[in-house]
Amino acid sequence: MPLVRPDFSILSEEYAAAPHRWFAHLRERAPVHHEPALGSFFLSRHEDVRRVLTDHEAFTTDILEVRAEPVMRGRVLAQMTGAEHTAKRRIVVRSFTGDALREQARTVRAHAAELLAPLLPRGRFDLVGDFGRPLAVRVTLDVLGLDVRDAPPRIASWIAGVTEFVTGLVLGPGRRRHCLDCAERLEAYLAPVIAERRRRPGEDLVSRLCTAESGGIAMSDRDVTALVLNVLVAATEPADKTLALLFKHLIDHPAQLARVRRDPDRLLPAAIAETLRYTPPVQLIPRQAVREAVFAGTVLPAGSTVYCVVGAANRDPEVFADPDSFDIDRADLGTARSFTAAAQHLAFGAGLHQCVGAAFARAETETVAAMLLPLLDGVRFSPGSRYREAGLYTRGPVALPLDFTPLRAAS
Ligand code: 2IO
Repeated sequence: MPLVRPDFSILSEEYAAAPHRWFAHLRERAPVHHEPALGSFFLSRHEDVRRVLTDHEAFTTDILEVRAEPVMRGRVLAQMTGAEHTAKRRIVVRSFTGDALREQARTVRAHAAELLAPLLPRGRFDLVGDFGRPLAVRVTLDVLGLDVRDAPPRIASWIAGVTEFVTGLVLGPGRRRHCLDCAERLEAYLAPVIAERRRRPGEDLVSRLCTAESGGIAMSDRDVTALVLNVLVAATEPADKTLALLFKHLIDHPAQLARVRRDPDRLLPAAIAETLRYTPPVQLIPRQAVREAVFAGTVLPAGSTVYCVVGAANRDPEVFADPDSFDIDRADLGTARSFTAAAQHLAFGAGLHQCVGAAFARAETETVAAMLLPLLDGVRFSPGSRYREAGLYTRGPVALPLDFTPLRAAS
């Protein structure tokens, strides 16, 4: 652990290079870390993060009004509470579980096979740029019922612009303008699609959102737009990161990789859950303190913006034994509950607003990884490539060039 540094900043280059090297420092020496340039506080202990996320009355999501609403073009689920939240959340949960989820897994498999076919004979590809990122965009569009082939060619860059707004901690006026511009283009693309689905609904998610009703509450056009934008961001940004981090950790731990390849049904879910604990792709979750609160003896002033440092909470030794090691067998994680409200790790948040896409994320990652493992014989990091991660809010490998035994005929 680096020495105590009174001038330590989450916005420093040192932190950006390797956040996990500062997690113990944050938990032990600065459990309520103040970041003057952001006017915000950072909480890093598991107990404190869980408290903030589960006490949604004292720590609200009002901050999303400025952090998300301008690019979401309306209020997202995470901003709602009470009866409205219950009704609309139920609609979304229904769209990502049961038969809908089984159908989505088939969609994932089809797109993955299509993207893999030209890559497998090469014996080398970048798991992020050549596969994970385009896959995440295609799958998300398809699940929403947006035509993958007819979608505007720049749609992926518009999604990236909207994502940059939500995940950028410091955004200059030029970038801000660019992000808002991307949001406007996405909204303009979606408006006629939504109108059409209202007239002729199908089985897709946009249609479901347009027609669904729960407890007498239905979705307005603005609700549908915001939710679709929300899904476009939330189902793409963390997806390629989770997949690449899973493979990075497994290749770093060959004995665990060998066991996962032998028994993927049982061990792949465990490896994915441990990846989410060890390196959560969403590293920060913002909240706003309604009133003054005390954490670890330090006062958090009323009205403060607080960021939960999920990565640090997930490595809290109070909750996880030997927290800095990647171990798919750890008893303190519990694979089955890792994708539910009872999860011990906080990668999906916790409480009222816990990720509605957790089951989908699991199915997507599991489906793709189960396909990849038997195909990538002798998989290793491409020689000469330097591993690099980027991001403070969301974080993952910039690229993951892999070498493997080329497949002659891709099935
Ligand atoms: C998109 C940040 C990638 C969410 C947000 C406005 C709401 C919410 C999250 C995650 C992941 C994204 N926040 N998903 O942190 O829907």
